[in-house]
Formats: sequence, structure tokens, C-alpha cells
Amino acid sequence: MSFMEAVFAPYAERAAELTSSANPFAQGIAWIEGAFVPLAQARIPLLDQGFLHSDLTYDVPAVWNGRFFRLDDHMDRLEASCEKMRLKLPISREDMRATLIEMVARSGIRDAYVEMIVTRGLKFVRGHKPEDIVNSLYMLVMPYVWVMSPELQRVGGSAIITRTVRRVPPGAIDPTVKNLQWGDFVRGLFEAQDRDAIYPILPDGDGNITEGSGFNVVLIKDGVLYTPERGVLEGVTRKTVFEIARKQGIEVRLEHVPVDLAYRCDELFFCTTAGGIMPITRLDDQPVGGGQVGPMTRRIWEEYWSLHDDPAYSFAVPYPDS
Ligand code: PDG
Repeated sequence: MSFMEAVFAPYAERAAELTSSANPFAQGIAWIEGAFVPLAQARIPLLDQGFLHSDLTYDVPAVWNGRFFRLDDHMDRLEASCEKMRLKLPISREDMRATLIEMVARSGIRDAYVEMIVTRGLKFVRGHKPEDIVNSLYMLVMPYVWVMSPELQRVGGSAIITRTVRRVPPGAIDPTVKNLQWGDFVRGLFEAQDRDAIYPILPDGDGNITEGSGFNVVLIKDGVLYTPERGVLEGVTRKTVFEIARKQGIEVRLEHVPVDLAYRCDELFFCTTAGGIMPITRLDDQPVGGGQVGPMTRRIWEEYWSLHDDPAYSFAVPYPDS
């Protein structure tokens, strides 16, 4: 069995178990105003500014095979985002962390997508100082989300560099603050569909690439790894990729990445918590490199999933039945 199958086959079994569970939280659990509710029944107040003005920030860690992966890195980033947005967590970080762990344990979900959203709350900022507004927190846990399915990861996905939309500039919306203003990404996703591809990579309007709809973009040229330094979310998966590259003796260059370099690269992959390392084998309807998942992408993919069992990167969730 290939390494990829050794990761995906047990996952498929765990996912199948979940679908037959009698636990009301097995398909997802939310925490809203201090109460646990099945995810499908969770509701937010219409007057929340997170909904009315997208005035919010969020973060997404994941649980894999019953272990939380890099939870504290995601919480650090959330706190940094809150600071930039003049938002304050309505409960302590410690309580939030403990609640997330409890939610995963109660749900029984072994492979989970975990989301925490901090919104401005019920008051609009006009006429109110940020310190006088009580912010809201929403948390949810649901079965793992694949931005690229395991089936597609075996052969690699198709992407385009968008022509009809650019990434929102950092001077308008700071992309290092994880946000849900997806107008540019949604336009990119539609353009990708129109051009018979799945994933959009958005340029910055100055001839460089940025990121795509929920992932960072990494390319490999002559054995060197390139990823944009500006105009993107500083992904935790990307950070893991840097650490893996360092260990494998691969040089990483964090700099402007011209669109042209993407067309000439040897290997291309996307990375996100919701799917991991996602190989791209077609770009603008042309094969990337040899048109197959490349050897360096494969090695990074393998190390990425190996790290999920490493106590330096993850810890076990205390499920009631284990
Ligand atoms: N860039 C953007 C714009 C993202 O939304 C994400 C993660 C990343 C980069 C990668 O960051 P990290 O490696 O820390 O996960 N976004 C996924 C998208 C999921 C979806 O629904 O498409 C997330 O929010 O989970």
C-alpha cells in the first residue's frame, strides 16, 4: 500500500463509522452563547455585525485521527487577528481552548474541521468605541473538510490564474487577518468553472500571484520552493511546509512570486488546514512540469501527514469512550 493509501484508507473507515453514529453531535456541534447545540440547529442573531458588515475574524484548526494539530498556532494567529481588528475574545483563551477540546470529545469526531469566529457583536462601530462593544464568539466542530478530495489528491487538481478578478489588496483588507470577505475568491471560483478548472489562483494586479480560495500557493522550480510573502494569509500549513523543507534541506524563498514563474514551475501545490498538501497538475489547461504529482510534493505530503502523530505538533483529544 502506498503511503497515501496508508493515510486515506483508515480515514475512510473512521469517516464511515461517524455516519452510523447515534450521537446527536456526530455530524457537528456548535457553541453559541455558552450552549452546545447540534450544528444543523445552530443559529446566529441577524443583527450580529459579523453578518451585517463581515466585521469579524476567524481561525480554523483541525483534528486528525483523534489528535488536535497545532491548536496553539491557530489560537496565536486568532489573537493576533483580534488585536489588529480591535476585537477582544469574550471568554479567556484558556476557556476557549478547553471548550474546543470538550466539543471535539463530545462529538466523537476523530477527523474534524474546527472553526472559531469572533465578531464585533450586536453594535455597529459608528458611534461606539471598540472597547465599549461586547464581541461575540461562535465555535463549531464538524467532520473534516477537504478543499481537495483524497481521490483528486492522488492525481492532482486543475487550477487557473484568474483574469477577471485580482486579490483584494492588503491596503484594503489585510489578508494576514483571516477573514470571510470572499467576494474575490467566489468570483475566482466561478471563473475557474467557466474555464473548466476547479481552483483559482488570484494575482495581485502587479504581475505576481497571491493565494486562492482558502489556500496558500507554493511552487517548486529547480529544487527551490517559492511562495508569496505579501498579500496572503500566513498559513499554518505553509509554516509546517517551511519546517518540513528545512528538515529535508530544501531552500525556501518567501518573496514576490511572478505569475510567469507559476507557468514555468516544475511542481505546484496548494496548502490549507482543510485538505493539507494539494497537488496541482494542470494550470491554465497546460500540464505542470510532467503533468503528474511531483516527487518533492509527494515527500512534503508524506511528512505533513506523519507530523500529525508527532507530540511536538499534536495532542490526543480525551474522548469519553477511549
Ligand atoms: N489562505 C486563505 C485565504 C485561507 O482561507 C486559508 C485557509 C489559507 C490560506 C491556509 O491557511 P492555513 O494553512 O492556516 O489553514 N482556509 C480554509 C478554507 C476552507 C474552505 O472552506 O475553503 C479554512 O478556512 O479552513
